[in-house]
Amino acid sequence: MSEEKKLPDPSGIKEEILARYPAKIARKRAKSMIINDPKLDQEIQSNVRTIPGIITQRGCTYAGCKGVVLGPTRDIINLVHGPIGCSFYAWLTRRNQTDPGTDGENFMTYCFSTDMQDDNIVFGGEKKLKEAIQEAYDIFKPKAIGVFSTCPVGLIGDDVHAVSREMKEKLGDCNVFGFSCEGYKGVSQSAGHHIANNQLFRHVVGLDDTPPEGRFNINLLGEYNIGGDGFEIDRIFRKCGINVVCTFSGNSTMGAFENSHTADLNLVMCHRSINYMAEMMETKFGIPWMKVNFIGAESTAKGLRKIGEYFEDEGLKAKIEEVIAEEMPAVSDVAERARKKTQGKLAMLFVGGSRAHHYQELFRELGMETVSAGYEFGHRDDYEGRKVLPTIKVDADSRNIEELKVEADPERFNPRAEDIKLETLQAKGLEVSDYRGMMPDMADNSLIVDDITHWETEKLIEFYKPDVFCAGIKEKYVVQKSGIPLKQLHSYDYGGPYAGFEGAKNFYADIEKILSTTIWKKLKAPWLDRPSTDPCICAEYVS
Ligand code: CFM
Repeated sequence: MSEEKKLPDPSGIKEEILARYPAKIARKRAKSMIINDPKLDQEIQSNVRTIPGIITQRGCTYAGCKGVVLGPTRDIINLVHGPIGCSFYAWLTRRNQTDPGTDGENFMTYCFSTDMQDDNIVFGGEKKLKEAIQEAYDIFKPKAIGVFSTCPVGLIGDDVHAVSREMKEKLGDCNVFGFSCEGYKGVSQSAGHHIANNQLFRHVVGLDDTPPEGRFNINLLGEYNIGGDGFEIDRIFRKCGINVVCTFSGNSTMGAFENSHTADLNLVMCHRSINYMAEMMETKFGIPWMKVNFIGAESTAKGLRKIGEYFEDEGLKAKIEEVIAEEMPAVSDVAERARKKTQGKLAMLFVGGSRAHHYQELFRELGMETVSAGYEFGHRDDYEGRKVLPTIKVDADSRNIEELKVEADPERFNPRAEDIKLETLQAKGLEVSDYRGMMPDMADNSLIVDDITHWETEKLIEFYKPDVFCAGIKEKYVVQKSGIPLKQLHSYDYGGPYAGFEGAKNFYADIEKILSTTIWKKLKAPWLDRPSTDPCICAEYVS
């Protein structure tokens, strides 16, 4: 964002939007719509219940636990205890890729469910769950089975943890553990992330003490290999001589989780979904964590340099510079060509809990401005930075999610970076155990909206007339019908990878293409020419 160019003042449109809500709703929504001033500490209301009746972008707690955090790991059987619809919904709907090449085990393409029926709801489903675990084990002999609770499981009181314990004992060589991740458990999928982190930490991390073979051993946390992002990041790490012990959880395995406490540094990509794991590993095993963003070529280079600084190794630093110098020219070529179309164009981003921030980097590299952005389910720390953590109010909904009590492991706690070293790194401007959030990086007068509603989306599109709107499949066609191209930032519209250097090139080229077509502007809704009371319109356009 160029300093001299100020964005339009959205206070008028904010008032107009709020004026249509009942007074109580308007008061609530006003706190989630902030006109940004990066110089100020502004509070944004987030991670609170969605207002019933508005059209939200959010998903459920089960989606965050089963689909997001555990879903991308190939050698665990993720068994859903619930009606078949919940399993079908989560079956291959997220583009997390995997490479089963070396070990061959990949259960990700299967859909495992207990297929609860009415009589299980009335008489209980534990027996059926035990049978399902046994059946899955007999057929596949997996290393691990995760059991995921759906809403009815919590309502009828089936104890997935007791069943899992019993079956783990019975099977002997299979790690069986459950998740109380009923869809309604939290206000969004964010609660599911936390539950998933807790159970992975409790049941898996630390089971294998084998020392890693690399010299610079890291874990990559919060990278789910959507569209092959993780493959590209791994390629860059390999080139630099950095050894990834474990990725949480893209293209990952149970063995990698079990061994992950042996790494010397945790890199956090998606802060929202995995910060719990970073904190717990730091407390128990002494592994420091740093926030990185491998979305955007410049921020990829920055992330790599942070690793070099952390390990304080001249050889590694030189290798990293060599890799950056090798990769960057091709990236700049594509960016330069794309900028002919993209320079000065406007973007709006409403996605998840981290990409609405991360992808602003790529747009910046294209010379584009982000006029408005928001998360579906981010918390205040994702917007305002972790400095606000002590001031976040714990409400009944967040209290509902277990906080693990974690202490230093008496034998295995190993402080990788002494306090003094962390201070040196911080003095160099490296964020250690910290995340500054999205708001400080956004322009003055940009509008930040948490859990944006459908009505707000439509009005803001009218106001900003962005050149591209980034969201997901639920928003895609509505936005495109209003004449604005929509780029999906969850699934990448079947494109990608967008991470790292290769990913940046792909993204530049895709946005260039999107901005090169005028097709969306040519669309005209039939009711704009004819009165909406005309009964023929429905008949014509439905048939
Ligand atoms: Fe993290 Fe994600 Fe995201 Fe997320 Fe997601 Fe996703 Fe996302 Mo969709 S873990 S918060 S729960 S970066 S599935 S890979 S794209 S909403 S912005």
